[in-house]
Amino acid sequence: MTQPDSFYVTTPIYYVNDAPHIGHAYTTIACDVLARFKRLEGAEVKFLTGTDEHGQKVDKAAKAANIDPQSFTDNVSMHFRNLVNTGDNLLNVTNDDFIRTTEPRHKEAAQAIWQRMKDNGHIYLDSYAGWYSVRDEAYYAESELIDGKAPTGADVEWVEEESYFFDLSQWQDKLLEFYDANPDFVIPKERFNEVKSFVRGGKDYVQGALKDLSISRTTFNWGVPVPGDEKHVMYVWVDALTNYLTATGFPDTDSPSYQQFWPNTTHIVGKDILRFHAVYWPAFLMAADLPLPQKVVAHGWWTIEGEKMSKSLGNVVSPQELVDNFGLDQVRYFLMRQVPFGSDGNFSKANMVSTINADLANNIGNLAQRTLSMIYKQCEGSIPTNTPLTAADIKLLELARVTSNSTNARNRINELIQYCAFDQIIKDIVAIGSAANEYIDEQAPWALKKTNTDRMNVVLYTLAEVVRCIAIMLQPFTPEASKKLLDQLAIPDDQRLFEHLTEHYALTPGTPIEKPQGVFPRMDEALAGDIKNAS
Ligand code: ME8
Repeated sequence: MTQPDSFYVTTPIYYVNDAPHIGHAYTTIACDVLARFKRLEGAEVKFLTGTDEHGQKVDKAAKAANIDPQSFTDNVSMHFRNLVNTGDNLLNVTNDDFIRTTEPRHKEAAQAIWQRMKDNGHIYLDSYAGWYSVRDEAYYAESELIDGKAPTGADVEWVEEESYFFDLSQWQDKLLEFYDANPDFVIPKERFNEVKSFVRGGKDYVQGALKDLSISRTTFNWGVPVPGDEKHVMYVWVDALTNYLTATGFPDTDSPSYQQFWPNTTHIVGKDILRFHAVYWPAFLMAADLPLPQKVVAHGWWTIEGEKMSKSLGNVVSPQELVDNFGLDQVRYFLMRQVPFGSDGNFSKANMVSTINADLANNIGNLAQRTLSMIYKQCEGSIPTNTPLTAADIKLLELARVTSNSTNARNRINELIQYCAFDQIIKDIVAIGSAANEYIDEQAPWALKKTNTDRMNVVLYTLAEVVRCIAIMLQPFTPEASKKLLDQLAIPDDQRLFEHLTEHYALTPGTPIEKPQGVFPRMDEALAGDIKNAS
């Protein structure tokens, strides 16, 4: 037997200065979809999410709320925990762990990586004088400021203090060599080009383009103490990035989880924090003599009804509002379908309703409901016979297993998933649904009922088989509805993997099916509610 692949996928850990919103839900759902795909491929998966609880931004938020930072983070972290399966699981997420950077296991790991970098001669004490943005938790050079603000629009403040530095300037060539040797390290390619350009110092190579990085603070104490010099706390990004290692058992590099998963790591992040993950993080890891992740995938940014999401505009969309208004599977589906992963997206209620109705209600839901209810009523509630198949039946069955580029569906999905091309996978699945709806109209099983029941049986068998394939492929996106469809078809739990897609005639004639129930109701625009104004 071959060893199953191991796969480790992480969301960024979320700042606990404020409650979760649609952007956090998007990253979390994308990781969940990827984790579920890998499991369906037969891989052993570890999926991590959690909260980033230290640093000045969280400290300030706690002070503003007049609550000590530990109680403050306990409370806000719980809202993030409740999105996933270590809490209420609002988003139906299959994470294996939820890390909080205030946990002792993490403090130990953060201090261990610091010590390794220090022992290897990459950390030195000096003093920092420059600009800092608390909102971005990032340092900016004078030359980067635009009208006295950070390039992100965030306010900056002048900071002068004793600080430990990481010798980032020494890693320029090593990083560029690493990028050359790993052409898929950052996805999408355009973002990788931006990263390389930053490290090269612009378009052409500029020696010394990377500046050493201040990695400790003394003016507040909400952080992990620097080993051996406790008046300093670590710069929150050194602490935060290390969370990915902590959850594998680091600093115990002999732990089975570290051994199995750390070399097989994919980080999914928003484009705003790509530099931290694709430049600083690999440099820290090289400095600590630790292996680098395999891949960093950067996704785009969501606007709401065409506007930037912000508290002051009052248009922040919470995951709870989304789920309450549109349904959980529908939200998961829409977010993955709406934009190619990596591109920016716009959330609009009108788009959401039209996508749900076109793809899920009218196409796939309608196909499943028409097929299953006819089988239930006309075939004595069990899977009908499948012989003899005609050329039209075989063509449709092949399409359900073989998608547009003429490779087997399993291979095609595997290829697309390397690039997190979730929207493309969805489009392939929807195309199968459209073809099956055309087939049902052409074959008109409701007419065959009176003229040729043998042929009606074969047509319904063919359609049920297509519904089975669609339901298997949709599982990562719409896990609840897919489960209901596969349950209705009486597919055993252990026969819902991608390897079962390519099995011909997986449905056994004579198997009783459950009374069908619609899984994707049509949305009434008026009922969707104006989520922009929902309280
Ligand atoms: O950056 N659209 O945490 P964070 C899409 N703690 N995604 C969005 C978004 C939007 N409008 N707004 C936020 C941090 N996000 C650090 C990470 S990792 C070691 C430390 C997403 O809570 C985006 O993916 O500010 C961003 O990367 C993530 O939320 C976390 O944001």
